[in-house]
Amino acid sequence: MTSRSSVSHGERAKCHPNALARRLFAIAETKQTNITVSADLTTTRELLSIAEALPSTLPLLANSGSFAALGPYIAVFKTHIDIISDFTSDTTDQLQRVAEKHNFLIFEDRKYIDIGNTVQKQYRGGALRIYDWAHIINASVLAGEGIIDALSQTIENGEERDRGILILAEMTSKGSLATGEYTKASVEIARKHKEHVIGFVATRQLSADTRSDEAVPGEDFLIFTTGISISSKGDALGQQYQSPASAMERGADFLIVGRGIYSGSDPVASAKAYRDAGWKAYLSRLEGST
Ligand code: 5BU
Repeated sequence: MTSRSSVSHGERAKCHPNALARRLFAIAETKQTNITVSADLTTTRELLSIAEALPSTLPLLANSGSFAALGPYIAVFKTHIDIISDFTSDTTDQLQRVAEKHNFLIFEDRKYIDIGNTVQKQYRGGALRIYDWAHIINASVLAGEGIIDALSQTIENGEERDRGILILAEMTSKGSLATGEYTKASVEIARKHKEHVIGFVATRQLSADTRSDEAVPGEDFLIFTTGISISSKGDALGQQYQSPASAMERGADFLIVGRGIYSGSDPVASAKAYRDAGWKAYLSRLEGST
């Protein structure tokens, strides 16, 4: 199996072979949330404000009348750090402090997709220094297995112990080509790199997506599902949504929600609504499997 959807987060927190995955399941269990907020905001202030309210101008939360922010309701905070217009290393230093305080992980949705030599430089260096602050990154295997070798090597040789990779096995955009053989290859490559590949970005459980179709005992890949909305079916640019309940039924472990949370007038209320819907669906999945 590639996702152990009938096993509780608490159990997986105890048994998972990867330390970062254990930490994430423990966070989910403690905070009773499987929500990853996709904080696709474009300034440092907005990014930090949505993670944790800042004392002065809060444009994004101004209408909510609330100074609470999302930190307490999420397990993971997903960034696209290259869309931040005023990025400095202070942006991510501060984000790391908020992550420690509110006990969530940071996932940089960088979607690495190049030869190994290039992705190592993109991951470790440059202006963004993603390795230094992001617990989780993701990569496409379109370019072959070398990309995962390269990113694993960076993690292996680095000083941080809590770093993990998700393979982009599927995408939610209309007409996505990340299907079929590509998705199968994603699973097979993940199996060869279990040390640092903790799971997939996918819209469903991938246990049947292998060429050999063999269940591997003890295997426990995490499924992160994007394209989640309670109220919308899609956007004008090809995004396609499913509900929290549908994603959980299909085998998601963590639900990634962007505009459903941050674009309304009260992001905190929305985050709570997604957390409640996601957690309820998770509990019914567990009950259904007993
Ligand atoms: P939304 O506002 O909930 O639609 O944002 C979804 C986020 O997830 C956004 O950051 C995308 O870049 C990201 N995403 C996605 O939507 N679909 C995918 O297949 C992958 C990532 Br991979």
